Formats: sequence, C-alpha cells, structure tokens
Amino acid sequence: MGATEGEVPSVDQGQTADGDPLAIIQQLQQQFEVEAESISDEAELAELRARYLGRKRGALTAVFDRMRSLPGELRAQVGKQANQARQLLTRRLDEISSALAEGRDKRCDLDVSLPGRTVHLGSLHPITLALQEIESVFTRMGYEVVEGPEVETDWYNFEALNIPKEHPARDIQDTLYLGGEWLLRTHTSPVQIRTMQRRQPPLAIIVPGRVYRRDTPDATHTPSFVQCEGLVVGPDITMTDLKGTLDHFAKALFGHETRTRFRPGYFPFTEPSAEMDATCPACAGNGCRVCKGSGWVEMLGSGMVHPAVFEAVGYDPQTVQGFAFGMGVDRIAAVRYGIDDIRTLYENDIRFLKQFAT
Ligand code: 2NM
Repeated sequence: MGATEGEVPSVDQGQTADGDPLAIIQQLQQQFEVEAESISDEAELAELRARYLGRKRGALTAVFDRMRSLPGELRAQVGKQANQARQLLTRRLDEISSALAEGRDKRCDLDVSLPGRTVHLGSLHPITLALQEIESVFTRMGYEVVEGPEVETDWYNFEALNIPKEHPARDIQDTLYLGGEWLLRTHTSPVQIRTMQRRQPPLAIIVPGRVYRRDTPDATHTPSFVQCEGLVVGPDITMTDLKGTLDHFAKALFGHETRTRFRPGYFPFTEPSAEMDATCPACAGNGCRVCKGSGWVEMLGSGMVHPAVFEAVGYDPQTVQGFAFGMGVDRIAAVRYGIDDIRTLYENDIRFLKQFAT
C-alpha cells in the first residue's frame, strides 16, 4: 500500500489546518484517490471501504455526523458535497472490485475466448466396420453370432470337416501346428462343429473370428486374417435357400443393384460347392481398379454341407440338410473401401486407420 492506514485519523477527527468541512471533504477525496491506486486484493479493498465509508470508523461518515452541528446554510452545502463524495467513492470502490475480479480470471490463465482443443477420438478398424455390417445383415435374417477358440485340435479343424489325412490343407506348409494334436485353427469351421455337437437343428449361425495359415504375405494373403463363416441346418434346406440367402446378402452389403453369379467350386466339407461373385460395387460392374477390370469381385465360398460332416457331429444326413459359406472379412473390407493390398489392413498405420473415422 502506498498510503498507510495511519495517515487518515487526523481527518477522522475532523481536524484540518483551517477546520473547513468543505476543505476536509476535498482532502478526503484526494487522499482516497491516492490510496485507491495501490489496492491489490479484496482484503485491502474492504479495509479501504471501511476506513472511508464504514459506519463506525469511516472518515467520510464522520463528516456526515459532524454536519448536524453546523449552521443551516453551511450544513446544506456540506451535505451536498459529502453526498457527492460518497457517491464518487462508492463508484470507485465498485470499479476496483470488478477490476480485481477480472484480474483473478487472468491469473488462472483462462482465456474463455480461445477456440477449444480438438480431442482426437479413436475409430473402428475397417475390418470391424465390415464385420459389423456383415453381422447386421445376417442377424436381421435371424442368424445368431457364435464364437469359439483359436487353438484347436486336429479333429475339430480337419477330421470332423471331412478333410482326410492326405489333404493338402493339412500340409505343414498351410497349418501352424502347436505340437501334439494342437494347432491354430485355419478356418472358423471348428466352431460350427462344436455348435452342432451342443445343439440340435434347426440352426442358423454366423461365426466371425481370427484364423491362421502358414502363408507368405502378399497383396491378397496374410498369415492371420479375419474370417466369417455361416451355417444353416434344418429339414429341407436346399441349394435354392443358399443362393437366395447369399444373393440377398450381397445386395444388402453392396447395394440393391448388385447381381451375383455362382461358379462351381470345391471344398471337402460341402457337396456341391460354389464360389459366389458379385458385381463390383465400386464401378457397378463396368470394370475398375477394385475389380481389376473384370466388373466382378469374389465374395465367398459356399456349398451344401457334406453328409460326412453331419455324421461326425451325430446329425442324421437323411433327415437334415444344410448350407454353409465362408468369406475373408478383410477382402470384403478391401472391396468395400477400395483397398488394393490387404496387408494395409494389418499394419495399423494410424494415418491409414484415421480415414475410417466417422
Ligand atoms: C466355406 C465354404 C464352404 C463351411 C462348412 C462348414 C461346416 F462346418 F458346416 F461344415 N462351415 N463352413 C464352409 C463351406 C466354409 O468357407 C470358404
């Protein structure tokens, strides 16, 4: 504080050199201004207010008190001056109070006018996005989503699926063996086997999950990838059910104008087997980078479940039939999003993944 509290009492007692009340008021105002300059916090401000305007020890209050003993005309004059001074001091004290409040905001470095900081949220992986859409199409048709273990036995991964011992798919070059009968599943079909063992038909399930193969990575292969298989079992399930269901799936995923074609295929666990192509969703079948100019994209493999598979799980192939299908979710995602090398989907480069933020 520039002026100390001790300087005021002389005025407090109403004693100035000439004792003129008007001069006292003027002196008080000047003195107040000097002291007001150095106020730096709330407490000092309260002290200043009390010292000039306080009911008990206010210097200006004292002037009002002494006014009563003055002769009529002088009293009116002094009263007017004192009132003006009180107004002035009050306004000045309020100004200082607001200034202090503003300063308080500044001290905590809060500039409410600054634009907000952008919070970068993560986003779903394109494979997850594609899988969610695939699951959505099938659950809307009444399918259940089932999952199962990635470490499997030879029986669940091969034997039960009618894949004989000499079959090339069992070759050490395709399968990652863990020792003994254990291996990393090469497809999600063992989950279908487990589900059929646990439950009786009718059954309509899709089985998404990670699978493993001893492959050398290239634009269309990765040693681990996400697959989604499906299985329907019931009395009188036919190839027509398969075609109608999978054609609907293609249209639901790629758009209603999509057409499909079925080519003969081969899987040990289905007979007959068929590969399904869809018209390229990127170019409507005219030919482009995504479909390598052909107008068609490979979507999935499918077929009628082989009787040997039903026998392996204890179903009677004379009374139940079924169809099954399987697709690489990464390949579906690649077609869907125009990605020409599926390895990109497994590198997790944040600059790539960011593009799928919604
Ligand atoms: C495919 C193609 C064709 C398939 C078969 C079965 C099971 F367990 F029922 F025998 N599950 N999945 C299947 C059939 C999978 O993937 C390309």
